[in-house]
Amino acid sequence: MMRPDYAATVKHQELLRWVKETADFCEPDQVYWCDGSDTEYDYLCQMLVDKGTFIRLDPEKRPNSYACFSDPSDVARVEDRTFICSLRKEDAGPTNNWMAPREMKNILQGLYKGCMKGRTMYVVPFSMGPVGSPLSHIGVQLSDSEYVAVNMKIMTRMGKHVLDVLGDEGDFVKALHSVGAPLQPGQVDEKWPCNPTTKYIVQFPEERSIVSYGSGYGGNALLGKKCFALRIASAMAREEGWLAEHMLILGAESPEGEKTYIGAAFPSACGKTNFAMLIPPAELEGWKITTIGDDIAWIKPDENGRLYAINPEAGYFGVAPGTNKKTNPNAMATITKNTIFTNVAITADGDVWWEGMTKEVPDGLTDWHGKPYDKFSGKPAAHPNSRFTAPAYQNPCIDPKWEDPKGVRIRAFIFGGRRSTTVPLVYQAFNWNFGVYMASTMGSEMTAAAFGNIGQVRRDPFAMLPFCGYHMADYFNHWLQLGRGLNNPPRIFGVNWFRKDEDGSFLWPGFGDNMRVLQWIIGRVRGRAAGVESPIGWMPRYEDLDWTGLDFSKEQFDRLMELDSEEWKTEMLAHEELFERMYDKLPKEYLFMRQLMLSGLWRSPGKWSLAADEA
Ligand code: TSX
Ligand code: MN
Repeated sequence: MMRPDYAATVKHQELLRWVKETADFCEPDQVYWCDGSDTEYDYLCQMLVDKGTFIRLDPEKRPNSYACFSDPSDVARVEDRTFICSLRKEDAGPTNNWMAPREMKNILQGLYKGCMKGRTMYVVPFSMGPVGSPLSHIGVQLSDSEYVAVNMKIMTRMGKHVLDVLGDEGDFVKALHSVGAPLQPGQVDEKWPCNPTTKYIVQFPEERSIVSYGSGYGGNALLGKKCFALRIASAMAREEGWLAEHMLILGAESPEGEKTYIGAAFPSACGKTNFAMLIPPAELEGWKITTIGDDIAWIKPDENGRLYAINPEAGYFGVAPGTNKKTNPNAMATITKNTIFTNVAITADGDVWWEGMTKEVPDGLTDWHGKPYDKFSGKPAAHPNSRFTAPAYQNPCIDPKWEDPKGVRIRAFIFGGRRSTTVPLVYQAFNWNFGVYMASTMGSEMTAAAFGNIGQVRRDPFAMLPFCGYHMADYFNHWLQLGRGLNNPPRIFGVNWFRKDEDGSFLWPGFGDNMRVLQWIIGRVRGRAAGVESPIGWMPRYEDLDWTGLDFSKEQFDRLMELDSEEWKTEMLAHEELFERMYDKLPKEYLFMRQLMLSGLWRSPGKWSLAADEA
């Protein structure tokens, strides 16, 4: 194929200077400017097949799709190697790793000198958000990984057309990436090149730049996603008065055709992508959910103080295990073609498989280590963090406005976690400030041993703890400050699909039936649905939800909604523990809100129940 060489037509002097400087320093064999075409995508994928990195899947079963296995040392984001290098330590805050920019640049220079030897440096121009939208921002990633180039083609709007929008002197985020594995002349490359011992994921918020070294995986390497669209963008958003959030955006259409857009934040392992693509039960006739995005939202007030949101991404980098035709039929349809699978298992007939895809484990699997799978080994065939990279436009329930440059009007925010006790199915915060408090204190029980003890609650404010590019308490203040300027602000809700009974069974069927909760939320936003005041917010009674087609008793519902004062006092003490870490910058409102909620719990000792009203 003809290499696209449009470098000579690029007029952006700062971009050209940076590309040349980086190439001179990293010493790649060649520099390749990606044009973003399908021909280029096919060419790079073929190159990855030739190297042994990609395995082409059966073209009948999975057209134009590939699978690959990463190095076992390179399977997830590396939070302990992630740094916010602001000039002042107090701007990064107590929940981020920090190093002085100069000190960090010194380290990175040592690592980066000649680090692309024997490789090609790809220049990857990309837009986060629809090209040309006033809410979008441009980045350019320099990377020595073909895997990165092809994944960026799916996950972002990538290619030459982005540079046309950038013009001669537009602003862009500089994103430098290397797998950190230079090749000596004649040295045979690894199938998954990376640096098994040295990894750095570094954000410089003041200069709006990113440097990533040593990893080829997901959020470590696809720098448009967590590094740019969350860490750098959150810092930009604070300066400029908008929000960069770890949120899905969904549209809900009523039988009358009324459309409501909602942003929702959940920590990992809560089924965010499933919720973004939810299919309502057939009995709730005429209700439909559409997807704007499944992971990140950029949200900005318009001149009338209303919030409009875009999805900065163009694809889904979703967790594969647990995804199946029942939990998420739309995701299964999205990944039928043009998809890259990383660390899933491969079937004997050239298709993919993972735990939870089917009940039966197929015979003859190749596991994510590339070895024949022994189904009695007790180990999973697919890595628990294995992923699909698929274009958003293939989602059958993609929202017609998903590329609208104006964005969509957000009417409600939902915050949720995985809590087996204490937190009811749904409640509405008394107002914006209480909602911000609720989101700041949200927590989720851990399902994997990677982050601590299974079952222990891990606080993850706004699901942003690993993704906020500045001091978390400054972030809380930014939310409060933004709220002061809003006109009819979005209502804020807490949800918990994961409450359990004494026997450890889930009390709520979840999945499609979450539509019933959404119906109530929409009713509240539109001023239709009734609710009652509880110590923690407004709650629906049994009769406030639509139970058509679900056999769910009032007793079950009241159990699901019960508040135990003792549990909640313990909960509020845990909030204090979180806040204590951010003492110096914590909003003054938080003290008062905490006291006010405690006083409400004092008023109702024992169990607060919706049923008690009728006695
Ligand atoms: O994604 C989930 N959602 C949101 C869906 C729109 N999951 C999967 C989480 C793992 C990533 C859920 N799991 C949800 C949920 O609402 N709820 C549950 C808990 C649950 C699990 C299994 C059942 C019911 C609830 N099974 C049966 O009832 C048969
Ligand atoms: Mn995410």
